[in-house]
Amino acid sequence: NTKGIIFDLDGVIVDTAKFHYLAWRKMANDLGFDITLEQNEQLKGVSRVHSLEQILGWGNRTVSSTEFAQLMSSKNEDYLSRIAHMNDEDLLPGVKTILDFLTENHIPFALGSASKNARPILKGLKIEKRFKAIVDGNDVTKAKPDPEVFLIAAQKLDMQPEDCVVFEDSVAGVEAANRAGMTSIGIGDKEILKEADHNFNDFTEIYIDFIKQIIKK
Ligand code: G16
Ligand code: MG
Repeated sequence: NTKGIIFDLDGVIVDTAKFHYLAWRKMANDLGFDITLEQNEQLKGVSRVHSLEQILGWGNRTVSSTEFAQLMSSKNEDYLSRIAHMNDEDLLPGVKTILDFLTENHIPFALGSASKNARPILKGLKIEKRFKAIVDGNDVTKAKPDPEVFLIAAQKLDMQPEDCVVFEDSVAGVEAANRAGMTSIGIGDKEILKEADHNFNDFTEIYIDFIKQIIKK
């Protein structure tokens, strides 16, 4: 028996995180202010609505609900145009090796993403069918750091939360995994993801032996 694995999408499987940043930054610039890389860390893993609320707060802006909806949709269009040509070469380094290992060894894995664009992105990367379950921003009522997205993924994997391991690049996502009672693995800056149970800069640092160990029940 093995544990179940849950992958975050943006910033873990594929580097869409930088395109979210570019699109939000352009929107902020159009409104007359800027967002820093440090502020962007706080947006990772955060839903579209909460990201916009946060950004408008930083810029001291209040907008009508109509304008709010317009800003969300134009940011999303900009973001989608930036990722339009994504294909299987855009998997982050080391990800393919791990997905291949899990697939070959029949270890089930799921997606747990805040993004409403998750399915088309996985399709573009040609890995959609390899996930036993895909839980994304369309399936949840509470955004990360709430554990809901990961708890639904565990259910769909037929696993108890404590038997799940989550790969995350965001502070909000690591907190969500911890609150779900799962093992959290931070991918990225260890200083930022200090609440994670294990830390790696990226997947090329993770050896199959580590995966074998972590999935043992
Ligand atoms: C991702 C990103 C966030 C983004 C959110 C919503 O989550 O990290 O920056 O705001 O999804 O994305 P969308 O606007 O595509 O619905 P994750 O959980 O995959 O890292
Ligand atoms: Mg992420």
